[in-house]
Amino acid sequence: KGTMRVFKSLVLLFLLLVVRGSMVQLKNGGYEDIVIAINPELSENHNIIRNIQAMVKEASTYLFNATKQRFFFKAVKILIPLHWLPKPEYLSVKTESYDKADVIVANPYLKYGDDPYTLQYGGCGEKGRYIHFTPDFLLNDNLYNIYGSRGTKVFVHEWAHLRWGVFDEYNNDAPFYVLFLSYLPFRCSASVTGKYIVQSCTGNSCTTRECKSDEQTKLYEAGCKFVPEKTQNAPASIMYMQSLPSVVEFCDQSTHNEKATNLQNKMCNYHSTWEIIMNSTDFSNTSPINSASPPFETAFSLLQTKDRVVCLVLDVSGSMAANNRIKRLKQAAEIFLLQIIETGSWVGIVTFQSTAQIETYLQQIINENVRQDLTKYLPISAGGGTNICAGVHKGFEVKENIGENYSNLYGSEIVLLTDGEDGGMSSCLTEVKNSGSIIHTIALGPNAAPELEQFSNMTGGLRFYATDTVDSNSLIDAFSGISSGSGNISEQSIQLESTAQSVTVKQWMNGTVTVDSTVGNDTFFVVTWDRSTSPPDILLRDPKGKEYRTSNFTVSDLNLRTARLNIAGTAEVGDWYYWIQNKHTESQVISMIVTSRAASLAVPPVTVKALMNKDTNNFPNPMVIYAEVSQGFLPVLDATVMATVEPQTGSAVELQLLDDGSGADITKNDGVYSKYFTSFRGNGRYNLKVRVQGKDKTVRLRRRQSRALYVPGYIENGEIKMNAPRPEPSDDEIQAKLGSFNRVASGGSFVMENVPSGGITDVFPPCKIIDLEAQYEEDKIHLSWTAPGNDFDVGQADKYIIKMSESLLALRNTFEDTTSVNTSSLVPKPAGTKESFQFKSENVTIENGTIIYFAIRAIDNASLTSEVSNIAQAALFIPPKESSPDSTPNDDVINEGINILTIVLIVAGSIIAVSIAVSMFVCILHKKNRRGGPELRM
Ligand SMILES: [Ca+2]
Ligand SMILES: [Ca+2]
Repeated sequence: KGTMRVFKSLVLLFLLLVVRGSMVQLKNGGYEDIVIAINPELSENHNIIRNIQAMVKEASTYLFNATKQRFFFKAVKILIPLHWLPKPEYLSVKTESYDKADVIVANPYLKYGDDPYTLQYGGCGEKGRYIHFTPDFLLNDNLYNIYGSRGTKVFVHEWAHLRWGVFDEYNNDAPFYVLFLSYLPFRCSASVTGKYIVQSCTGNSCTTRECKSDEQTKLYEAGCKFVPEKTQNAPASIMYMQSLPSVVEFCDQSTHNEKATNLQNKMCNYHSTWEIIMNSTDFSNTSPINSASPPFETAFSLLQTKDRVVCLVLDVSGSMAANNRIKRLKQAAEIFLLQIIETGSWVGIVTFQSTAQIETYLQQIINENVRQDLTKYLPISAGGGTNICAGVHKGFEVKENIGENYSNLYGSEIVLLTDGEDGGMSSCLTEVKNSGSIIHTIALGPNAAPELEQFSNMTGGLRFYATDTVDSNSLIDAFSGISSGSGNISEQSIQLESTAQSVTVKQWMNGTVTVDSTVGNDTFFVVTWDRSTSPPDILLRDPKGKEYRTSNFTVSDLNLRTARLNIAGTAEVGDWYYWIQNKHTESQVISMIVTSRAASLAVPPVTVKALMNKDTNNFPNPMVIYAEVSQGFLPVLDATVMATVEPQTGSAVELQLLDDGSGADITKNDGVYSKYFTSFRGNGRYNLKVRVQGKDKTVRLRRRQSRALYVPGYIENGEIKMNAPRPEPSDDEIQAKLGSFNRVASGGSFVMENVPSGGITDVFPPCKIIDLEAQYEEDKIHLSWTAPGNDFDVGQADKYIIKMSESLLALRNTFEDTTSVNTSSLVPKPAGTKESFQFKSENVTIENGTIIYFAIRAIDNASLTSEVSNIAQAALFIPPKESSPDSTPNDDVINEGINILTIVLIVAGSIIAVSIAVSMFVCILHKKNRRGGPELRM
């Protein structure tokens, strides 16, 4: 018990230091261990390193002042690709990797794409995934005029997205809306001065002039842009126009404009960025530093990536004989050795029970023979106790044979698999922490040590959980998920299929696997079965009709339950059909696993990253499951994404992840598919697997959100100086045909705590509605939104409460006290369905300039209420009398309350006036975004 307590406190200490993926630490206001990784695709260029250093140094002082002497950048690690020439000052990487980096430097996928951005999945206050800078952004000083100084402006803007989960305070999609309503500045702060400019170009010659506005509507003409004065006094805000020299602050409560239609307001409940930063744990864990400048200059270390070194440390204790575990381990580890691990890597194998043994020292994978040889060392028998630390120690020794380059363990990886408990685990925790080695853990079966994942948490390793349910393929998926974190996507194995089912005697398992044009090299079709010692009947037909039969598959003498086919050359693109018949005398589980690698270096393959918002979750907080589907940095849209969550006990739960900008999915059409998960089956581990299917879908270019603002130009000494217009990709570049594809990815595991035993009463409210929109349709108000569910975004809510007010903050702060809209006729639809509701506003007197705000909450059948939705707004505007056309009626008509509206639709960039020239009401609606822009709806 004593050791357990020590263990737990050690674990707690380490946990505090570890942030999901990122290893950044905050000590006395200084951020340390920030990792900036250079993509291995980039050729050697030392200016990249130099400019990163200059950027962060500058940013440190700027951040320090912007956060009122609270935060600065203390220590940064720059990861240098393996192929750059070694230098004496380069140190070895330890547990850092490209995949876990906070900042990546990589080419944009399309030629126009130097906008720096931060990939954000989560809600307000949640950390982002990474910041992406292009080499051009870091090397081309001409971009200063567009984004502002890299260090003092852009890096801090992006850091705020990444670290504190704040959002942009500008909105490229609704500029005209805000231009029009002069009393409704979209800027934070509204004190930024400038002019509305329109630019027209013929060939290379451009002219600029101030915008004209329509006589009647007071709307600015199409193409109008806000161009700021270069010299001015506005100090805020970094999340709006970071490039302005005067900008040195985040917006705070006093400068924030909650009425602006931007993502910060929508996501952060109309609070300012500084309020969100003040709410962060970073803020509560620090205090201001009494100094005019950061107490330390930023220190940099340059770390160079090495060849991959992996040691399998495999449990062969007595319990591994149960549930066919040792045989399944053989099948799964063989897939890792023959198909997954990248050529050029070094691999060793260790087994452990009460003691540990080196089965083979490291061997470099230079050809197929080495792979085959390694499989001979996989264990086939089990017996004895469990001593995990003994296994880890031996794993550390296994690299002794490869000499000086590996004089330490830095950057090496251990794949640690165990199915048992071990009271002595804490004895090697500190050693593991200090080793510089990354430990990936695979917990097998229900009794694997509960503390196992601490090894991966401390070292930034992956964590998997495999059940004993054979037809979930979870052990195979775990081994398939351990690919290199180097960022070298073209070398990595990609899982196209992993499916299994119990097949009765003489029955068939049939299916289709699509090989798409982005993959096809080094393609393997693997069939496994769990009982007979001879293979089932296999027929596989490629898209051209070529057939492969059981005799074409290889079955190793050492593993009589796997048949493997390696397709020579590049596999045919299209649908591959298979038919497998169980010839055994009893039913058995048969599975099909297909892996492949990129078809060419030039085209990035479609990849899937499955992840969760937390590694460990406390009931009743919901989990959020994400799948990022992309080709290079391009989001892949319109795919069918199914997640399977398999608990320790009970049956697996399947759910569809959506990219529809509702519920858990904060951004529509960004290739990040999301869903809440609340179907908890008890405490303990849960395993996540995601299947993605595309059917003749297209991949579409979209700019990422959370990027630094592209300034159209400046006014300097009264003179308008425009920047080159933002390069816009052509339609061909926007729409890229991708064809059909299949992907499967393991999302690792998470642990649930405090789930009540026995039946669970409903504790989950409907999720917050984040896509409420309001429109006027003649004399009616039309609201639309996506239905939430009974439990977050699953099931069906019971009823809605809709409120309206002329005060946005009243809706946010005192929702219950605002004017109710009669919703007695409104019955919620199932989660994910589009809702539409029209009503006549009878309780509001419409006057010139009236803005009406709407918000909604959903209630489930257990009377649990969702949070207040985003706040939708509709503005009414009556043009001043002098600009009214003579023929139209005057004030009297308004006073009589004639309710026919002149409707002006603003379809980003163009103004369509639908004139019903009776009244002088103008109702401004902001409609669908233009193509290419992020779909933002306020
Ligand atoms: Ca999304
Ligand atoms: Ca509920």
